[in-house]
Amino acid sequence: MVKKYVISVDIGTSGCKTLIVDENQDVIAAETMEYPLYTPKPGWTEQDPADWWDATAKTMRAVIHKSSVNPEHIAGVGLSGQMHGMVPLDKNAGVLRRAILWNDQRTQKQCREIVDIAGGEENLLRYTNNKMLPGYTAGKILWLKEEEPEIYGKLRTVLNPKDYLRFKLTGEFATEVSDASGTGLFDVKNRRWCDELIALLGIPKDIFPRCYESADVTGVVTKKAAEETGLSEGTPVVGGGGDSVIQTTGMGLIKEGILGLTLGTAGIVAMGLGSFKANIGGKLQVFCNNAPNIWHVMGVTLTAGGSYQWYKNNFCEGEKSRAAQYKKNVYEIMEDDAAASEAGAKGLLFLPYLNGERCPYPDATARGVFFGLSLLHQKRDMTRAILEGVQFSLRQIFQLIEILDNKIKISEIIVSGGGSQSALWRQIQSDVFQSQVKTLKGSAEGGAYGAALVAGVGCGIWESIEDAVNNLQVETETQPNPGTKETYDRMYEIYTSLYPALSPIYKNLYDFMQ
Ligand code: XUL
Repeated sequence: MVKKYVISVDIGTSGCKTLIVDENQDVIAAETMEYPLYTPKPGWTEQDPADWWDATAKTMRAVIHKSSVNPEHIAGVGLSGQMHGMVPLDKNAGVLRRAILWNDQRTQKQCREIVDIAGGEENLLRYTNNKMLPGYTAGKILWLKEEEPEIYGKLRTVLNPKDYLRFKLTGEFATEVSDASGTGLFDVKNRRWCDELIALLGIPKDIFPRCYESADVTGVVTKKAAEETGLSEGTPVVGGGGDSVIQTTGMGLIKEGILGLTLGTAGIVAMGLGSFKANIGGKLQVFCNNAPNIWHVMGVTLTAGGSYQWYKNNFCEGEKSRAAQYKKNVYEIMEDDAAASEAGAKGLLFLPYLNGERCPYPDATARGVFFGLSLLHQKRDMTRAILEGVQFSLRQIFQLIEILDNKIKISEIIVSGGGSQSALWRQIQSDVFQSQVKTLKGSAEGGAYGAALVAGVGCGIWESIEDAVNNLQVETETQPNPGTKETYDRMYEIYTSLYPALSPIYKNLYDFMQ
């Protein structure tokens, strides 16, 4: 029997990752390539879609070469990508300007206009089940209309980043429900474009691509794309997903009760929902999941691993020299120190709002804090307080998920991302949540791995997404230490009382710094 493979691409903000995965769900070749990020003004972020395509074609060639897989045996292509970005195309499908990205902040004014036109926050939630975050695609389209009217006049199609790759691969304009959910113009409840809101905003409906379910085949690789990528002409290209959704599919998060914690620069708390749930107050993001009839809820704390990295970069010269001396990684040295402190860091707390916050508090003015410092504290306690503070932020997001439906109980916690590589951080996660935590094989590869699984479903290797994630293999298991429960519960309570007290003071500082 001929072996079957899938190839998948994740088009991220710092670079692109491409994988070949076999029918046992093993990654048999991986390749990454970076590309530039442009910041023409403070708070603006842009990338050139031509760089994405170049990196995709080159890394596809590289993994095919490395793995020696015959391209004829690649059953399908999976796509994952940074969400919310806007790629504007003209009538000949030419790129009109650089893409505006998910973390661009230029659209505050347009977001306010959208909320007004929708008839207020509550009404907007009725249309899309989500708040209008400045990163979402909708504000970018209105910004283009107001600020670059000549370009807007030529606009015929708007695509999200991964869907531009689909166009280059297949010649088709298409998207799927998870990425479309992050445009701010999608009726997440009914899994279709929100025609009413699009019309109210005066945006022509036909600039949006046809929307599929994530595992549907949306087209096949053209002759030209085959020449550029090394793929076989006619290989099916499956819908795929927005990165923060599809990476959770790679963690098996398609059922209520399985909680996912991802510790990258940002920290993401996510869960699959068995039915649509109203996002009351709009503090969370509720999107369509990659599995049909399943929804995805998540909350993003912006500076999770990012806080720890900032601390390492600015305050850990001694640890860096010790790491060089003992031929260890600097994080290992920092963790040995943090382990020598104790649960609760001797009464020291850290608020990880170094770059403002999105969830649990949507507040651009919030800032980081060490609270409770005394003469007793040593540096190791500060290191540990950062690890614990990030976990408290994740626990607060989980509490918001619980409020969506009080029947939700955690049965399992799956952790992924760079932070899940640390045994100490996994132990702190397990202790703060007082639950067993697991890491899974493959999920460290992020969105690209989820995209490979979804592609495998679309081209018939696995029957369904449920079937694909049933086979995910556990890599590590960490048990909670019940002896830490009281300390962490008490410290968490104090932690949650800090932001409400500081919120007006944050505003003062922010205004002063403007
Ligand atoms: C999700 C989000 C990010 C981007 C970039 O809402 O803003 O995860 O998808 O990776």
